[in-house]
Amino acid sequence: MLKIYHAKNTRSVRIVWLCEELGIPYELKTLNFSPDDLQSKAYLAVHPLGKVPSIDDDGLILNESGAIAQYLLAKHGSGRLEPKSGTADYGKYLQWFHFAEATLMVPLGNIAQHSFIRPEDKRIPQVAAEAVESAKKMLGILDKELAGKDFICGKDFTAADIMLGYSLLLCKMFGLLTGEYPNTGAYFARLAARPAFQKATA
Ligand SMILES: N[C@@H](CCC(=O)N[C@@H](CS)C(=O)NCC(=O)O)C(=O)O
Repeated sequence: MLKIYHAKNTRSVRIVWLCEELGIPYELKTLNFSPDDLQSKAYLAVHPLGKVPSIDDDGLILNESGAIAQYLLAKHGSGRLEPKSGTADYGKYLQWFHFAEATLMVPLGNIAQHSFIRPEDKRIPQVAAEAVESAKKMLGILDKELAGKDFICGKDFTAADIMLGYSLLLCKMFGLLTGEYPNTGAYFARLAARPAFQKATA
């Protein structure tokens, strides 16, 4: 059975959420988000950088949340949670799917590193402050895109919403999801109400 290496409130939420939405059976391997677990010899054999998520699908080990999601959609999705491949809608879907990790997670990572992950003497307040500005700019763009829409691709929930939903969970935890972004706030509430999201974040 598919094994998902997971730690609470990390990017592995995306994979658990996707499996729940698609009804893919999985076994959860829950790790503590600490070097004791992530940098253990056993886990470094699964993910050489000691990060989550990883999956082990009958011996196929994959890291990178977006790649894992695309693999699982291709294997189990049967067209669910994605627009038809090759269409303009699919292009937009891919853009937002990857924006979530490749763009929005960059400032969020810097905020986390320079606000609470690094030891205090290694934090650079200027980096954290610039990252907040950068994340706000991105949220402004997302908010415009979401005007009049239920989900990022329109009326249908897709895997791009799962990728974005995790990034927005961090925005919420970091206090960035303010009233300045009403469409994004309502969108995140819609995502967070889904039973699959609740299971993945429990
Ligand atoms: N681009 C990777 C990033 C993976 C990543 O950085 N995961 C974080 C948790 S959200 C992690 O495990 N950090 C532990 C560390 O860097 O030591 C992905 O999307 O899977």
